Amino acid sequence: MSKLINSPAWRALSSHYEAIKPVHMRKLFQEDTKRFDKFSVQFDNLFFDFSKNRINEETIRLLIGLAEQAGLTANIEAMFAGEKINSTERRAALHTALRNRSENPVYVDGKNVMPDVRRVLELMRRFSDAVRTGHHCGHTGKQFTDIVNIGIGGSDLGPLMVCEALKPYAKPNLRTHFVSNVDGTHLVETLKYLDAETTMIIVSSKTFTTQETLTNAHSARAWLVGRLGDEQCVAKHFAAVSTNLEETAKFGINSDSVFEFWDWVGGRYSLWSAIGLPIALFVGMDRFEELLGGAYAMDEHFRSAALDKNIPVLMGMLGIWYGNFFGAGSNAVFPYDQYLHRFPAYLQQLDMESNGKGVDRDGNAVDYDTGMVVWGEPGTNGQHAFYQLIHQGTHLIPADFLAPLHSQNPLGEHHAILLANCFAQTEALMVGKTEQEARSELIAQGLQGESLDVLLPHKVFQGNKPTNTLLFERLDPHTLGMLIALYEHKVFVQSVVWNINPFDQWGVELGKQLAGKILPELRNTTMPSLHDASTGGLIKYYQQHR
Ligand code: G6Q
Repeated sequence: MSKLINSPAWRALSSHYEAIKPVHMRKLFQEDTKRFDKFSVQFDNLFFDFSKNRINEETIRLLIGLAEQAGLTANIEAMFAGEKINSTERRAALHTALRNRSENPVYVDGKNVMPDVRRVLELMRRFSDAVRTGHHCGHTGKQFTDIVNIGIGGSDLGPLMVCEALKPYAKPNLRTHFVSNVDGTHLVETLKYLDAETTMIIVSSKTFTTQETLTNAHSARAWLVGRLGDEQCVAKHFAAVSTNLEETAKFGINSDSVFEFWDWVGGRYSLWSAIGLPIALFVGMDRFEELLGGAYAMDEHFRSAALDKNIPVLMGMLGIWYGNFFGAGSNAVFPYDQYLHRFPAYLQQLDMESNGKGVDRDGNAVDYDTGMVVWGEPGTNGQHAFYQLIHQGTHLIPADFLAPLHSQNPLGEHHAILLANCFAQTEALMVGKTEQEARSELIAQGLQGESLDVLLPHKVFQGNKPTNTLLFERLDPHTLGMLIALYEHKVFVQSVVWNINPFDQWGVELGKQLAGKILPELRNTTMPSLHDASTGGLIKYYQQHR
C-alpha cells in the first residue's frame, strides 16, 4: 500500500467519507442557514460557491489537512521559484513567469528570465500593432484580414479557446482560423474561402518537428506561393512561434517574424507566451496584457490566500474528494456563456494530459486514482442532451457551472433565462425530487392507481449531486485570464497530492513515434512485419483497398 493511502490524512478522510456518504445535502442546507456564506469565496470579480458539495466543515478541514500533509505550500513556492519540478524532463514549469506583472526577478539556472519575457512581449506588441494598423501588409500591399494559426495540442487549443472567448474585443474585419488536424480537410476547408493576398499564416510549434503541424505548414506554403506566384511572398505572410529557431530558419521564415519561447514553458501552459500571438493580433496587445494581468492576479491569490479560502486549492481538493473517496471517474464543466464554448475542450488537454499519470514522481505505480475524465459543453445545450445521465444515471459526476453576471450581447430576456437555467440545474441536482414530492405532482396532474404507481419511480430524482458555481462580472480578458489560471492551479494542486508530475506527457510522445513508424509502411506495398495481427491486418487492408 502506498504512503499516501496509508497516511493519517488519507485515513482520516476515508473514515469521514463513511460518515458523509449517507448524508443528503438537503439536510445539510436545512441544518445550517449559514452554509452558503461558509462555503463560498469572493476573489476579485470572481465568486465561487461550493456549498452544493457533499461536505461539512470537517470535510474541508480534513481535505486541507491532506493538502498540508502533501506539502502543498512549499510545492507552490517551488513552482513559482523556477525549481525543476518537471523532473522527468529536468525542467522548470514557469508559465507563471510569462504573466509576472511585478518587478520581481524569476530565475532559471541562476538567470533571471524576466528580461527575455519582456523582450518577446515587446516584439509581439510591435508585430501585432504593425499588422493591425496595416504597416505590415501582404506581398501585394494589401492589409491582412485573416490569420491562420497552424499548430496542434498546446500550440492550438489555448489560443483557439481564447480567441473564441474574446471575440467581442476583436478588431473588426480581422478573423482568426485554427488548423490543427493533419486531415487535409481541415486545411482545405479553412483556406477555401480565404484570399491569399490578405492571409497571414502563423506556424506555432514548440519543437517545430511535429508531423501534423509541419505537414500543414508545407501545404499552406504551397497554397500561398501557388496563389501569389512568387516564393518571396513567404517572408511577409508567414510568422513562426517556437523554441527551435534553427528549424524555423530552415523552413524559410524571416527572423523578424519569428517569436521565441523557452523549454520551461509546457505546451499546454503556453498560451501566455508568444504562442498567444494570434490572440494579440486578434484583440490587440493591450487586451493580451489584460489577460496576463488576470492570470497574475490568480497567481497571487494562489500563492497568498489561506488554503481554506484559496479557490484553486478548494477546487482541486474537492476533485480529490469525489475522485478518490466517492469513486467519481469524470468531472463535467458547463460554461453558461457561449463565448466559452471551447473552454471544456481546452480543459480536457490541460487536466487530462497533466494528471493522466499512473506512476508517482519516484516511478512507483500508484494505487489510487489520478486525473479524471474532463468533459462538457456550453449550457443550456447540455441540458437538452446529456444532463439526464447526471440527474438520474448511475454515475456520480461532479460538475462546475460557470456564468457571467452580464452578457456581452444583452438581448431582451435572454441572459435572465440563461442564468435561471444555470441556477435551476444546480438546485435540481442538489435537491432532487423525493418519492413523496413526485407522488403529489402526479396526483395534481390527475394520475392515480396503477398508472401512478408505474410512473412514480421514473419521476424520482435522488439529488445530492455535487456542483461548484463560478460567477463573474463579464467575460473580459482579465476575467478569462483568472479563470484559465484557476484551472491550471487546480490541476497542480491535485498533482501535488497524488505525487505525480503534471508537466510531462510521455503518452503524447508515444503517439508521435508510432505514426512515424507506420507511415513508411503505408507508402510501400510490402507486408508490414513487426505489428500485432490487428494492426498488421489493417495496414494490409489499406494497401489492398486504397
Ligand atoms: C502539450 C503537449 C502537446 C504539444 C503538441 C504540439 O503540453 O506537449 O499537446 O503541445 O504535441 O507540440 P509542438 O508545439 O512541439 O508542435
